[in-house]
Amino acid sequence: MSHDEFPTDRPAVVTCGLPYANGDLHVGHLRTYVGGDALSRALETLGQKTAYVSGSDMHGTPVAVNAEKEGVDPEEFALRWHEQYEETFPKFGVEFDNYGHTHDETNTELTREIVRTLDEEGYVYEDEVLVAYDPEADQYLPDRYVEGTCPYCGAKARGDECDEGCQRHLEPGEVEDPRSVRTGNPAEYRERTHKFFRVSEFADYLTEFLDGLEGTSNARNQPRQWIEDGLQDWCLTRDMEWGIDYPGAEDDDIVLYVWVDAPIEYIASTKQYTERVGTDEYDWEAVWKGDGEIVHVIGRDIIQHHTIFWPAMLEAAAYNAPRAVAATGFITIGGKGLSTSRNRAIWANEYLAEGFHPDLLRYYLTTTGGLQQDVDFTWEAFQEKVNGELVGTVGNFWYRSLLFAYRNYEGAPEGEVSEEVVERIEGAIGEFREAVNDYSLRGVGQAATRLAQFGNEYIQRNEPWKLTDDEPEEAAQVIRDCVQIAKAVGVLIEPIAPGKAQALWEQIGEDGAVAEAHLEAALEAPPRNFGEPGELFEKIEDDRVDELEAALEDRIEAAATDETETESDDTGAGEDAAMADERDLEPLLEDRISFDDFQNLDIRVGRIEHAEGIEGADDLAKLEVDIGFETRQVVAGIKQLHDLESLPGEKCVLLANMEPAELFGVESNGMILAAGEEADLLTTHGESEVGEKVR
Ligand code: B3M
Ligand code: ZN
Repeated sequence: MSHDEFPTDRPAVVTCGLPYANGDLHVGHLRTYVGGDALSRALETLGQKTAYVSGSDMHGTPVAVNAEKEGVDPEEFALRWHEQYEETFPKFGVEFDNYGHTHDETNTELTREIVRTLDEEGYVYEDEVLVAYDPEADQYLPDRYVEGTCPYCGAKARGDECDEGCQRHLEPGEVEDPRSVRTGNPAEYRERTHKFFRVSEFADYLTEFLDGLEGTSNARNQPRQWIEDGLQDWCLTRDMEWGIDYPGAEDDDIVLYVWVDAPIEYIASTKQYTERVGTDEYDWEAVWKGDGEIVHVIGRDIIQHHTIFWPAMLEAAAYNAPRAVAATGFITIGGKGLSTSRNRAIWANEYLAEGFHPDLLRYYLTTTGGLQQDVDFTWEAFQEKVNGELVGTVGNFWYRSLLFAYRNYEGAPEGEVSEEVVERIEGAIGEFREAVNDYSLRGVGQAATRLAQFGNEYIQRNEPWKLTDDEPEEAAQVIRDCVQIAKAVGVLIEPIAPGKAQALWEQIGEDGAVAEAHLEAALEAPPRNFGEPGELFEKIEDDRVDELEAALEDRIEAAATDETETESDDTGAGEDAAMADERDLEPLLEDRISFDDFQNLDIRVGRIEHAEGIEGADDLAKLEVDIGFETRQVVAGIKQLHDLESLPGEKCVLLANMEPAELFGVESNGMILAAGEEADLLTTHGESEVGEKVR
């Protein structure tokens, strides 16, 4: 099924993965919440009726474990964080139409109702399952109370997720060599009775659902593999006290798994919004039970929950299916994995305390890479982006054109905008519309900055300052055009930089909120008069950046020497602790190889002729690579990281004298070179021919 382009005449909801209410917010969280906010604002700019909702995730072991460490009641603990999040988001311009939490009445009731429906419809059954148990503490160990080894990839894993390896969801009993997080002792597996949801019955439904799903390619492609491998039913309950009781089993000491009630908060939060504004303004049922447009923005570590469990649950309970799942990449800090326990993070409150405007970070986070790419944060890169694009391009154009307009005409000269400029603005509007429909925030930002760039060129080319005396009409025309461009840039950049766009709006004498302006406003005349404008962006100086980088280094070092903190923590926004070690250069510096050693490597330029997934292997793909004198079959662990269909024709770099090996019964005769966690494929950038040696 294909969807109508945005804007449609149905209401939309944009949701953001719920942050666990268990710790301070940092730049990793902000990427997702700012991303969802910008997307929802951009949809509104298109004229799409949209609500933006989320809430705090209060239940589950991520909250219980941390509350236990502090010795506080999980409810009190989670509420405290919830309140902090509610206060912090607006400071970044992240304005939810509703921000609830999973423990409130709306969500509790709705969760119980949906689970009751699943049960009544025959989608739930009871079964015996092995549950980790700590004999010393005499306690069951659900999810994060247990750690061990992932049975799929061998990485260190938590009870319910392979967070440092293949990112799979793990069912109770799956993690190997379980250890209790409470006592550090080996855990036992004991048999318990739990409730299961028949996800396996939804394989066909989900395959069809994925065919029509929009969003990022990782969210659309990865789940196919999980379905092909065979879906397991999903354990719905846990041996815990903290959580929502299973309806009808209130007396048993089990509660619903946190991942049952968490996504239901998307619906509950939308419902609360309707309760506040009235059905005429926004009807949650039209969205969730009708045919509205549901768009989920999430971190890429929770794709499985949003493309398998959640749509199956929605289908089983007769709710509407999501239209899009947009999964953001992770944030790294100076090339290393963000780690809250190592204090390698940029904290939300720290950023604000530095006095930087939130829009600068919003712009950095949304436009530095594509939505699904990892984004590296360094203060230096931040400075470069701010000084280059916001100060140098957007701010510079706004200020020089408005100041000129103010000084010579006390505002925008009367008259029509010239044809060339109308066309250019229309082009930018088109780019914006296309970007939103592609869920590309970078594209949204670029539509605005490129238009500002054009504005700079336009004013430079026409030199109105030389025309004012002799060709006053021409001068007025140029400035009339420039004020229109300035206004259009404001409309287009609002989703990304709402505070600055509003300031611009006021500078050009517009009333009301630019956030309420639709795309057409970009071509509507601004008011005739306005006052003296000020500069909206300020350059970040080099010594400021040096200080910030040094302070960050010190902080990371201090945390590294504090050996007491060893836990791998959760952020709800994806952190790659493992990556940090992988990128350390020190060990490499000692053991050097000789030039002869290097000469022993026969590395060739190749061209991928064919790529297909290997059945039964999660990550592996079989490639045919042309290396000039022959075509090699190689196996590479890139299946989930690349859109295989788009690879044929791509140049690559192949280690050709690698010993042949057999993987999943498929012979691999060479090794394709790729960088990092995302298996970024190495290639060449010049004219080198296929078969050429790399030296
Ligand atoms: N609370 C955080 C995470 O795993 C989790 C998201 C729930 S979204 C319904 O990223
Ligand atoms: Zn794994």
